[in-house]
Amino acid sequence: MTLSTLVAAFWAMLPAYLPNNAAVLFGGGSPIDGGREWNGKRLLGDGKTWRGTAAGILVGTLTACGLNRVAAAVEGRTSWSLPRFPLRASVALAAGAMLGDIVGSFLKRRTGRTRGAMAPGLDQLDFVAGALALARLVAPNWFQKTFTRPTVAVVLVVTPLLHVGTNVGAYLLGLKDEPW
Ligand code: CTP
Ligand code: MG
Ligand code: K
Repeated sequence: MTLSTLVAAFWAMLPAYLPNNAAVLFGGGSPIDGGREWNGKRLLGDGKTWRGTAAGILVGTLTACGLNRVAAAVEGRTSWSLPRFPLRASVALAAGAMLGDIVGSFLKRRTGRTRGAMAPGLDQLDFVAGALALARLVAPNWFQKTFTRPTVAVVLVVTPLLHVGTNVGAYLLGLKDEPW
């Protein structure tokens, strides 16, 4: 793996990474499931809110717009190939990340885990799966070009490490209730 692949993978995933942090910072208020239960368990739980989801999608999309400007500004002055984000890919990465996280919570509730309970693997990769799946669906050509196999492999290894790292940081700063 080259440093260039690592940089490109991280860059391409930033619009999917930042929504999680935005949801933690701006989340709260009405839960998406409106308190509803299914088989005696919450559908999603109080940790998935409208405000957090909207903030996540907005921040992720704006991140992609910002990265496009940075890439344009450093064009020709770096040997790194920095992916650009068409609008539909930007929205898909951000919304897909939020959707994947929501599906993850849905699965956690079905398996009896209450809000905030740990689900190793799922917690670190649900949003990646959602982001990649939605981007592939709505921007297939862009996806194929941007997420080559080595890039996806790097994403699957690096994301859990980054996720654990940022969550421990958010916990230590008092922004998050659990360090995962
Ligand atoms: N959050 C939100 N809306 C979302 C996602 C997250 O408001 N769509 C906020 C909530 O305040 C949530 C926090 O971000 O508690 C941390 O997110 P996460 O770890 O995904 O939620 P948990 O509270 O751990 O709940 P779950 O067990 O369902 O993952
Ligand atoms: Mg959690
Ligand atoms: K989660």
